Amino acid sequence: MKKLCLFILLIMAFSMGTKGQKPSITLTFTAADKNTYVQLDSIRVSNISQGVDTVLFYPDTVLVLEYTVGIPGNKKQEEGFRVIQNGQNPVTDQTRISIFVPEKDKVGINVIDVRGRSLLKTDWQLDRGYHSFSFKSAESGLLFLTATWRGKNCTVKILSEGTANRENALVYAGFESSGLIMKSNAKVLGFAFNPGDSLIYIGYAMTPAGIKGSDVLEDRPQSSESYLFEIVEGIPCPGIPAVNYGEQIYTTVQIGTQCWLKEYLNIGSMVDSLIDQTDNGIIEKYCKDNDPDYCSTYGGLYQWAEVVQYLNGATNTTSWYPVPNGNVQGICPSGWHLPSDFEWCTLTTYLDPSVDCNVTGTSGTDVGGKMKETGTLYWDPPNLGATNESGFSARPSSYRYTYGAFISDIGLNSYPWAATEYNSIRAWCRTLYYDSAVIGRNGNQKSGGRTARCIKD
Ligand SMILES: [Ca+2]
Repeated sequence: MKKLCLFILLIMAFSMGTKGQKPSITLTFTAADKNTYVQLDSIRVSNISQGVDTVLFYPDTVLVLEYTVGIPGNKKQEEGFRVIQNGQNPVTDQTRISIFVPEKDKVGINVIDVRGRSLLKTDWQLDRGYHSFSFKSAESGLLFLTATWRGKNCTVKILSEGTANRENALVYAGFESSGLIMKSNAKVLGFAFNPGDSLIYIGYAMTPAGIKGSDVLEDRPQSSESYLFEIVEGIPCPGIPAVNYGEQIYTTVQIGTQCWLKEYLNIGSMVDSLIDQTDNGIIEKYCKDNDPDYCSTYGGLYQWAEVVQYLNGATNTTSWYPVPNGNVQGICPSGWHLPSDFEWCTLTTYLDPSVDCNVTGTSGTDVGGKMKETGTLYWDPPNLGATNESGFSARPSSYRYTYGAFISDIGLNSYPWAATEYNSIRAWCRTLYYDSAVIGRNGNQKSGGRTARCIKD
């Protein structure tokens, strides 16, 4: 049977080679939410280089991009049990394996190296259809992955470059119950493409909790690729799925009439927390414990005057003059600005009408829960009430005290600035809490270090 499988692969390769006078690449999409497979509703593929885009609707999750003139090839679906490696060899980190199961039964998967040493052995009970797996290898060299169904074996060769993976792992990544993977042809969709074009993919899916979610990926594919969307609550702003700022990609989220960045800013050069940030034309940030890794995960921390970039003479001890009457861009990207106290009010009352924007201190009932990233990977338990229904996806963010130390437990709260002064030494700030679903609104000391989130002009 091993020979037969190889034979089928050879036939497939041969038929692609002869029919395919037109080179093509195939983009395959699946989605997961915290390692649980979720069904994609649709996928928007935008070609930034050519200014075109197209949408695939489930169960159509594969896009074939031909880049010379030709008629769409008709893909013959084999009926037999088989295994396909979706990625290309050599494999640097992980590769995608698809297994077609003709009828529901147990499938054994065994990975061996060239010496016949077994590296991984698992069993899966699989329904009829295509099943996708992500294989991560800790070994370098030639590996053989064999799947067995009802005594039939199919093997693919994986040439692994060996990676930082500490162990071999096979992770289940998706299922197509129809047993037929629908493919859209770019020519049919009128989608212009050349290899290396800059593509942005937005995957839309409902989370297991029933909240509209999405993920944004970008790539410049030169060859066939498989992509896994990691679905997070929230829908990107129409036409602005992501922003590239300071060589970092920020995704966006539309909440009511407002378009927000979906992450706290991590822009600027890290400075030691014992030093005040200054009006020096350089964006400076603090990272908890002076460790840049914290900034990558949680965002940078900024004194208020730095966050508004000393606009109209503002400092941490004196008021700006005059008070700006438009948007304050501060450290935000061009076309974006720091939310005013009023804009925070618009957001929080939209999510929870019980929020009182005139209150100093806490108000609302579930607004904070709707704004917080779920789970306790970043938040301390219980991360009370977190549904992230808005997609705002707030993480906790530490705090730099005015004298330069940090709150030791980063998982407690989140303190994003507003661009609105409270008085000469204080500015408005919101607080999200690990142990509450309400929101805080306080005039906090400008010289403390807090996070920043940007909103679209
Ligand atoms: Ca500065």
